Amino acid sequence: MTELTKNKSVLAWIKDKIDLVKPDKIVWIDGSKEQIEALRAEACSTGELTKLNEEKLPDCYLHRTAVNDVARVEHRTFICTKTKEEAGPTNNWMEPDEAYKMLYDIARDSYKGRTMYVIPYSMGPVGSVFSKIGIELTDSIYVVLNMVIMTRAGKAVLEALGDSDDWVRGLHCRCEIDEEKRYICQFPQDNTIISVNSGYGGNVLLGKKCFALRIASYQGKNEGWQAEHMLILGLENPKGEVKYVCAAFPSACGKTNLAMLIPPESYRVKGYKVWCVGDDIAWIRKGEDGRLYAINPENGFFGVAPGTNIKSNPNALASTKSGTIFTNVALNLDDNTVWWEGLDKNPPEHAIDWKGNPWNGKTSEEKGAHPNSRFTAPAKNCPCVSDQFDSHTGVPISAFIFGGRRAKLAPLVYQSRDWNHGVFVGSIMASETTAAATGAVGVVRRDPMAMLPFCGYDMADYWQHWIDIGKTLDADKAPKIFNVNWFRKNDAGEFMWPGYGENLRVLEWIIKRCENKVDAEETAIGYVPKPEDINLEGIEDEVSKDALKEMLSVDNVLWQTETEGIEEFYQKFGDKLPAELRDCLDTLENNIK
Ligand code: GTP
Ligand code: SPV
Ligand code: MN
Repeated sequence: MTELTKNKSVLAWIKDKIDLVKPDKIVWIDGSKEQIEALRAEACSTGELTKLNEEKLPDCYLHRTAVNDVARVEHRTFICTKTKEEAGPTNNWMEPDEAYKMLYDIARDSYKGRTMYVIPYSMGPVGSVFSKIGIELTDSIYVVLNMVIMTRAGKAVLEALGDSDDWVRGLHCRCEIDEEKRYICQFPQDNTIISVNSGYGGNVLLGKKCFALRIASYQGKNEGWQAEHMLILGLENPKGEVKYVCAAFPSACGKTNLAMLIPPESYRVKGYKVWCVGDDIAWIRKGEDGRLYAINPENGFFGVAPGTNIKSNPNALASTKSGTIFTNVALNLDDNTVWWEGLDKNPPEHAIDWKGNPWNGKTSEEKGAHPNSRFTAPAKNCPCVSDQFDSHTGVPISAFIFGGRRAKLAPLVYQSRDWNHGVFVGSIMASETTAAATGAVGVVRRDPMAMLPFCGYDMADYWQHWIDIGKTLDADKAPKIFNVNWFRKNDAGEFMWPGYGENLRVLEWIIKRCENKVDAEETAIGYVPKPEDINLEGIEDEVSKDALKEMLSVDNVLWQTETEGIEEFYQKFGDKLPAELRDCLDTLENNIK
């Protein structure tokens, strides 16, 4: 083994884990092309990866996970703080010593006959004040190759770390992929993550949800910054001015799609453009000028494949054309490419489905790709990647946008009255569940700030942290806070809003509100656009004026029921609930009477 660092805390921790899991061999990931090539070849030789058509999809690979291991497992995800109170009522909690013991018993000797890969990685550009370093140990080449796309990984990270012990420890053991022994445990007070018995995405790419949200949200609370489940995009107007917004939607609710949207034709010809800074996670800090700045800590996209097509998200599709790993999609045997539901109307007849069985897309009732199948694509592939992508200082944020899937209730867009009311709007978010996590799909559940599965401490303290950040911001510098809902349905059960690129029309209203350029209607829940202020030019056939009016309407009776749900949810937090949020709920209850 060639160690790539002399850092004592790193070497001691790794030694300890070697003694625990007993690998045959240890390989440090230096990030070089040669090493990546060799690992790809090795994974292909064992069947862990399938190499795809080199002409059509250069450097692209397919991987299938175990059938029981296709999404995040929220019920097996734990926050292991010293006390249960610190984890709060919305997290699963385990006492740290007990958790370590249980996990070490599972992990013990589990690398026997296998290789330990040591992945040094940086969340954020190496050396930026925003950035944080982690080391993940894994026995999966698939994890290594994904981490190399999703983070800045390799030797340079260890040089930046020097002899500091400020880094996040991550141990991943595939073990037997036994659902009953699958655990994803975060120890925020020890900067440690342990994940066992999974080989899938958010469970095992430890830089992503485990570190960049669960651990980082806790670090952010203690260090005065924020880690959020948010995309970051820049909207450029015809004058060439770019305004940045962050948006938090729950898993599989449209972040990647919004982050890369292509403006409708009528906007494109005028010169509007959208630049993608990030599609899933934002780390946010106050800059010297008193405004909030955001970076994307990731270096790639782990995006939902189904539904991605040349019309819905051409930029995401383009991002997957080289250097991409596809997980749990269908393999087209005719030309050794990939296919998923919603890619096009021409499913392959000779294919292998995500479970590894022969599949005929023309005749089969079964799905070719799993609903939560994913692509892991380098951000640099994205045609609309922002020139600020690698910025060490981040981009200034004009607006925060919350949103979710609500068939009824939430209007297309509304604005909060002020910062604290905006925190309230985020805290009362609810959304229909999706395939991104195991469990029932389509059930409305409360998902504050899209952080329910990702907050590394008590959600009430997290809300307080939002309120405290607001106190440090001058009113003219604080981002304005909005809520959107692309998923409103009519009585026939059809989406009322065309969505995707057309969402720019809503972003335009949001930016105008930030610039004080447009009026609004004050309602019980906040400011709603006047129907004439949402531009429908070019989609008049799809969205009638009446439909738009309905999408912008606030139904006080429905909101009455909603406040009861919020009351019930808030009760969980007892007297930890910030008084500011209690006041906002009282106001809402009065307003809708
Ligand atoms: P995670 O990666 O799980 O955090 O998901 P995400 O928030 O990035 O979601 P993504 O953009 O991948 O969208 C998930 C699914 O939502 C897509 O496959 C689309 O079917 C659907 N979707 C996205 N945007 C829209 C929209 O504007 N309208 C409608 N109706 N559906 C959308
Ligand atoms: C999500 O579920 O929010 C994702 C995918 O972005 S995962 O990496 O599995 O968390
Ligand atoms: Mn996500």
